[in-house]
Amino acid sequence: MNAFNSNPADGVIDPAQPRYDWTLAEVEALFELPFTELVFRAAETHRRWFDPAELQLSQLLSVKTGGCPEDCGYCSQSQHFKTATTASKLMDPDAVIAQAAEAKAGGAQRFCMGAAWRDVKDRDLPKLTAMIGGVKALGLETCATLGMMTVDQARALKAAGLDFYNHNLDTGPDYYDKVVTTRTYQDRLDTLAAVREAGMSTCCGGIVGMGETRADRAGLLHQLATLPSHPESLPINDLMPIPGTPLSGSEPVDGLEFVRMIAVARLVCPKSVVRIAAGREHMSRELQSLCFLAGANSIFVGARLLTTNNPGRNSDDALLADLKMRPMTPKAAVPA
Ligand code: SAM
Ligand code: DTB
Ligand code: SF4
Repeated sequence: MNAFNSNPADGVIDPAQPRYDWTLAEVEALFELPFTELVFRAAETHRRWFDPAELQLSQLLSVKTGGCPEDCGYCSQSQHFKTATTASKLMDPDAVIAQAAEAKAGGAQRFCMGAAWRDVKDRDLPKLTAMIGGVKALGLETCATLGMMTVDQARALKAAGLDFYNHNLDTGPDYYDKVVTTRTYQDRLDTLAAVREAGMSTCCGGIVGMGETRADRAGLLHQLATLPSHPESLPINDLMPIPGTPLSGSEPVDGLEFVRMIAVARLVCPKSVVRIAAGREHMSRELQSLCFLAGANSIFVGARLLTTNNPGRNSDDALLADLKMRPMTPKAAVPA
């Protein structure tokens, strides 16, 4: 009998159904599975909710760069570290909308606006709502990542057309204070709660390659899998080492471990769009393909992420063509 056709009355639990009661030990045990078994299970779950030949194509724009008061140890935009990134003011809505139109013309389906802020200030809401409304009107899925936010601010952005808010937990709770000291894990959970309360979808994931252990990576995925609702979008970043930041010298994570992270994310948040976010610049085509097999179904396209490089369209178009994969049809993104 196929476990997916099982009858709950038989006592067989469908492993592809979302669960919110994962224990940390269960998540850690998934990481310990033989690689082939883990990837097979993740691929089965992926097929249950998505077409495995489809990838959502997102594009990023830094709408306000640098000068950030936070001290996230990986980030080029923190004012605590001397990096090559120069600070700039919040862009004008028209300039953002023009870039979004270009991204859409290039095939992007989703547009994410990032600002190097600790939190959203009410005085910036008119510009933010104008740019979000304009991007939404182009027919793009919209996302923003602007730091901490209140429920009222989240409601205002949602009313303007914001579909998703990105706010990452970054790592497991036990490693978090090795990475950031200026805001707490609870601050991040509170912002995610405000976003959910406003009825907006959440985009929440983290980074590997910051010197954390596998237990910390399991800790992050355990947190995500036990939120009141799973993040509809789950980005996994591989650290882009930024010269001048405290974490730039961290030991890189092995590619197979990155695939495990993707596979476990797919298994514990089965209906989420799992994104390979930062780090594809240093991943082989074969490693990215293994990630797609293990359940990743979105990438960021375009030559830039926020402040760092990303593979250009030519190499991504060739990869998709060689894999016979195609952009995700909008209906394939189901609510988690
Ligand atoms: N200031 C906002 C905030 O942190 O909430 C939004 C922008 S921030 C750049 C968005 C996310 O990008 C971070 O939470 C982190 O997970 C990821 N990120 C930033 N710098 C990175 C790097 N060098 N390598 C990998 N991921 C990174
Ligand atoms: C996410 O998790 N990763 C993206 C997006 N969400 C905002 C950002 C990656 C940034 C990589 C470093 C940079 O370009 O500055
Ligand atoms: Fe600021 Fe965001 Fe960078 Fe942290 S990750 S320093 S909050 S821009």
